[in-house]
Amino acid sequence: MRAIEPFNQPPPDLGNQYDEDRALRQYLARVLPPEVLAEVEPSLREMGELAGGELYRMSLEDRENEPVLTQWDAWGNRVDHIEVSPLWKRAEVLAAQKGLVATAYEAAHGALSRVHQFALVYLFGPSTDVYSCPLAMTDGAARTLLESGSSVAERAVGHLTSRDPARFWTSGQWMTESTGGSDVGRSETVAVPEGDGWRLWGRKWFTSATTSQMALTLARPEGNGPGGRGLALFYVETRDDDGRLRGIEVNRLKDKLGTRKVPTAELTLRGAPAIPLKGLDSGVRNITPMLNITRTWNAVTSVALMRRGIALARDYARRRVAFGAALADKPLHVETLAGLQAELEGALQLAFWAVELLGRVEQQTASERDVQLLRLLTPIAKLTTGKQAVAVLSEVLESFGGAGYVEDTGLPTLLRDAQVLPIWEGTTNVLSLDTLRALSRDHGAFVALREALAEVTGELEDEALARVGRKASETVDRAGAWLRDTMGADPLEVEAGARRFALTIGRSVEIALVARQAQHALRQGDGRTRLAALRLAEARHDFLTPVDRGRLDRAAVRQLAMDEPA
Ligand code: MFK
Repeated sequence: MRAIEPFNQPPPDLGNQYDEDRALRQYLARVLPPEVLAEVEPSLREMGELAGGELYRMSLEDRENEPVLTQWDAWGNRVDHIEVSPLWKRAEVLAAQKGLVATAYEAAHGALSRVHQFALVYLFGPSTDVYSCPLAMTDGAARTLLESGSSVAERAVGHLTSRDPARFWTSGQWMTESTGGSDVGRSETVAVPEGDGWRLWGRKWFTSATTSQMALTLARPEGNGPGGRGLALFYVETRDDDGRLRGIEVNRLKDKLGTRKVPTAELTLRGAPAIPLKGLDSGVRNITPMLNITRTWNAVTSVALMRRGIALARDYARRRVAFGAALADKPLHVETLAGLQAELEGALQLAFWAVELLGRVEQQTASERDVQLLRLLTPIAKLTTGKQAVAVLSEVLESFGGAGYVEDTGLPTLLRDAQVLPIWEGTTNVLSLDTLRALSRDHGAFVALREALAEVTGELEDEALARVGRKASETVDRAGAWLRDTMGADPLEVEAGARRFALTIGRSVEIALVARQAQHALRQGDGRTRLAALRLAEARHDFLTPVDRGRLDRAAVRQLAMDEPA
């Protein structure tokens, strides 16, 4: 018998996810003053090490573990215990210790602490099996509680923003009912006064991360009218001192396409004690601070997942040999990766612009224009980056050939998890309509956007960058003119065009922002971001055709694809 030694392909691997991320580091170097960057960088480097090392390895080992619901104990008691995966347990401790929520509320660097926090989130998220979900809701709950002015905030916010794992709480956000995931105003849960308090009765159909210690939810106080105005915002503590659920039953966990580590459940509320947070009506309006924070997390998570996929694809391209050379030396393969990197850079700039604005608004250092821009850009950033994440992760899987389609490589999870990003926290269409809502309530928001873009593109000295910057501004102007003209003529046509409108703005803003970042990078002698800006422009608006780009500079394309310096 002849010994057969088959070829085994070395798998992709990750290094320090902060040190290796040129786009993130260049962005931070632009927006953070040097002394702030020096202070926060050790925490980012440490998180980058965890994300590329221990947590990544754990996530591969943990691949088949999923949350388990035990409804009854041996003696017939209803317990509804949910056991989460080992990585989720580790993630909870780390999230508290590393201040994944706390950093924003301690605000050691004022408004820029939001940038610091979301840079940590971006590094932590892709290695922790969507533990970002409960953290996003926790952050959203802390903000909503603080804005509510309720005395409950004093009790809960200390837990939500704690760095002590023993004190740290996460929060749920129970909105969805079977009557409507998007049309929340149709919710059927009722709130009934009892003694000094309130009890909730109803069924919540899609409650993410059901292991949280508290939740914010909506219910209709008995006698209230229909719609979102008739709902009220309630605070619920899920368990009593003995760990028993308080008037809550977990019917089952959802069997989902992705986010399979997230214990998403169907709940019945059977008289769950609850405290109204901000009056007894206008619940939809009162929960929107939470929605806007979780939508920002969604945008950053989209970018982070794209980055993870590209990091793995890039490492693989160096290791995988086909047709006589490493994939990293194959012109068409690197051309494809370069296109993905350009998408990532656009999404990163857009999501983090929303983060910067959020920080300024929260710390009350925002101009009126910042406030307008934040309201407009939050849905746009969420919807634009969510769509990009699915497209990019699909291409990432393809770049591994058949290996990308095989479960125990861990790669298919990336695409499955990405698919939730355009869905939860408002689908692309719902957020497109929210973009119109923001503009219809505040006509100045569009002017604010145009002014901000003029400032961004005013920084562009490089001729090609200036050209794409101008095109981006012109495209935004054209979209504005379409909205103005169509609004008067046919509101239904405006509704039908909402997605095209919102994506046009999102994509154009990305191009302008990457062009600005590229201008900064050029000053440091780095041309990679410039090529990313030109590629985005070429891919999206026929701003440039491949012919305009001139002869393909293959060395430059490879630098962008493999993120290598010139
Ligand atoms: C890792 C990533 C993190 C993600 C983790 C998340 C975990 C997943 C958990 C979930 O998925 S929870 C479910 C998420 N569900 C949604 O996001 C609901 C999607 N649907 C919408 O957003 C609808 O647009 C909405 C429910 C808001 C429509 O309801 P209505 O009652 O028809 O809204 P209406 O009447 O237009 O607005 C009510 C008020 O809220 C208005 O103010 P006024 O009362 O003063 O007139 C609006 O201006 C205001 N409003 C609505 N959206 C707003 C907002 N204000 C600020 N920002 C917004 N986004």
